[in-house]
Amino acid sequence: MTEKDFLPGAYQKMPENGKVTWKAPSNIALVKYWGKRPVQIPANPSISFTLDACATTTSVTFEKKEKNDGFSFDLIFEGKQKADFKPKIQTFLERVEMYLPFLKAYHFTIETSNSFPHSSGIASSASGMAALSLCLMDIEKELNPSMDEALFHAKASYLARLGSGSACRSIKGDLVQWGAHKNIPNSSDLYGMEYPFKVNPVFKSYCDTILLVHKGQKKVSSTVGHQLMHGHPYAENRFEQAFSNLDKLKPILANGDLEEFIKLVESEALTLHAMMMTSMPYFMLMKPDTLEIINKIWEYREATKTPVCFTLDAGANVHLLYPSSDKEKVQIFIKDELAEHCENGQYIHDQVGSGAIKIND
Ligand code: 2P0
Repeated sequence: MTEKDFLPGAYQKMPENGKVTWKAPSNIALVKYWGKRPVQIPANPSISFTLDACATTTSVTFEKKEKNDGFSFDLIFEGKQKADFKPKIQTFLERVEMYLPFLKAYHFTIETSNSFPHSSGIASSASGMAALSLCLMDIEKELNPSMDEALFHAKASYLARLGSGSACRSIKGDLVQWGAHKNIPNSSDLYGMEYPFKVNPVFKSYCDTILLVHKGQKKVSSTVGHQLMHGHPYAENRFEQAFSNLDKLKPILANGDLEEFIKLVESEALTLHAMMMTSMPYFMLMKPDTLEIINKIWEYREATKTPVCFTLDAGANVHLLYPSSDKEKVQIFIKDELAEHCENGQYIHDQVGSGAIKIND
C-alpha cells in the first residue's frame, strides 16, 4: 500500500454523534528503531514483541459541530483534563487531517488511561497513539462501512506512526515488523505489519518482566535522540547492522534458537545505548541499577543455563525476556535478586500479546 491508498474517497454517511473505545498494547523492540527522516520515516527497519498487560485504553466521543472551523477536542487523562498533552495531539491531528477529512466536522472528547503506573518510564506514546489512531479509524469506518480489514489495520498503523514511530508497531500482534527491507515481502516504511515468516511457538508466549529502575522524567527525549543520529559518526554502520540483524533473526525466530536470539537481542539493546553515548551531545539513559541488573542476569544465565536475556528501551528500565516454560524460577530470581534494584521494588510481569482490541461499551 502507498500513501495514496490512505486518502479516503467521499464518505457514505456522517453520523451526528457516537463513541468508540480501543485498548492498544505497548511493544518492545528486538531490533531497534533509532534514527528517522521526515515525516516519521525510519532510518532502518525494526521488529517488536507486542505486549499484553501494558496498554492504553482510549475512548473518543464525537459530536457534529455547527461549523467546520479548526480542530476541537478535550483531553482527559485518567479522569482529569490534561492541558499539557494537548499540543502533541494537536500536531498529530494536523499531520493526519488529509487522511481523515472528517476531523474538523466534529468535537472530540478523548478519554485515555494506562494500565501501567503513571511516569513509570514505560513509553505511553506507542500504546497511546495506537489506541487513538484505532478510535479515529473506527469512526472513519462508520463513515465508510465498506472499508476492508486489511486497509483498516494498515491505515491505523500508518496514522499511529505519524503520532509516534514505535506506535505503528502497537496495532497487531504478536511480532510486528516496520520498515522496508528487501528480503521481507510487503514490508513498508509507512506502517507496521505482522511478521510474515515462521515463528517458533516458544516466542508466542514469551515473557517480558519490566524492571522499573527509574520512574522519573528522562533527561533526553526519544525525539531528540533520533535527531542526534543525523551526522552521527557511526550512523551508517548502525543502520546497516539493523538491516542485517533482521536477516539473521529469520532462522532464529523460525527455529527457536534461544542462544542466538539472546546474542542478537542484547547486542541490539547495547548498541542503541552506545549510539546515545557516542552522539554529540552525548548522553546516557542507563543508571547504575541498570548495569547491576544486567550483570546479575549474565551471572544467573551462566550459573543456571536458563535462557533469560535483557533488552532496553530509551530509558533506564530493563526488560527481562524469557520463555514461559521458565516463568516460575525466573520470577523467583526477579523477586529475590532484581527487585532490590527497582525503584520502590516495582516491576511488571508482562508477556507477548495479540494486538489491540475494540472495547464495546
Ligand atoms: C524502538 N524506541 O524501536 C526504539 C528503541 C526507543 C528505543 O522508538 O519520535 O517514541 O515518537 O517517532 O517512537 C522511541 O521513539 O519516537 C523508540 P518518535 P518513539 O522502540
